[in-house]
Amino acid sequence: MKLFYAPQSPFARKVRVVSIEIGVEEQIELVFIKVLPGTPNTTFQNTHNPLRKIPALETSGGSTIYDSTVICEYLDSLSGVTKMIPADGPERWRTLTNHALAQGMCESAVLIRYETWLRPEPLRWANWTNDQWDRINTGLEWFERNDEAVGGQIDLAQITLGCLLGYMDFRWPDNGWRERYPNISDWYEILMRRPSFSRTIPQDPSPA
Ligand SMILES: N[C@@H](CCC(=O)N[C@@H](CS)C(=O)NCC(=O)O)C(=O)O
Repeated sequence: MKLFYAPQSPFARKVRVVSIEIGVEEQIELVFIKVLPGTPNTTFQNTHNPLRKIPALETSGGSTIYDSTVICEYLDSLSGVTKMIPADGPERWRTLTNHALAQGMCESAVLIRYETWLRPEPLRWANWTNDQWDRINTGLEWFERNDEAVGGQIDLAQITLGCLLGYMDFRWPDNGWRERYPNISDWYEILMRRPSFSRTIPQDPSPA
């Protein structure tokens, strides 16, 4: 399988973490790809993902799967025993809902990055950026209050929250979320000891 990815992407990291957690990492070849709003990568768009977003997974059968959540579900299904999302019961809906929150927070973070780095300065809209930050902070407050959501058996929701926090440290190292959210901070410190997280810390792609 080939994973089209970039080493700074929280969504691609989510897939890599899952692949390590469930033991299929060695079946996946990482293929770096540059995608950016406003600079269409038409080859990738035509061959793999019409939305030209990463991650995208080319399966060994040659078909392509996106987005990150669908890829994670696909990988999780390969073993026959799903580990990342409970198969049924209230835990399933809790995990999927917590995941939707963490995923939405990742989407806000990446949009803030595009708005504050890519968009020409005269066109930037501070209210919109603040609104995205507000969603992230309100989400973090929710996870801080609901400590059963951060702890216990690792799942797709926790992995996605971990990828958000890693992305925040990477892009906004002075954000100070650890001081504001001590429960999340303690949990994240333990999470970062897992090889799946310590081996996938976001970095800028090599210029080569
Ligand atoms: N919902 C998608 C989001 C993927 C996404 O936004 N990826 C970013 C990189 S972190 C991207 O491909 N951006 C290129 C673009 O928006 O043109 C997923 O979960 O895979």
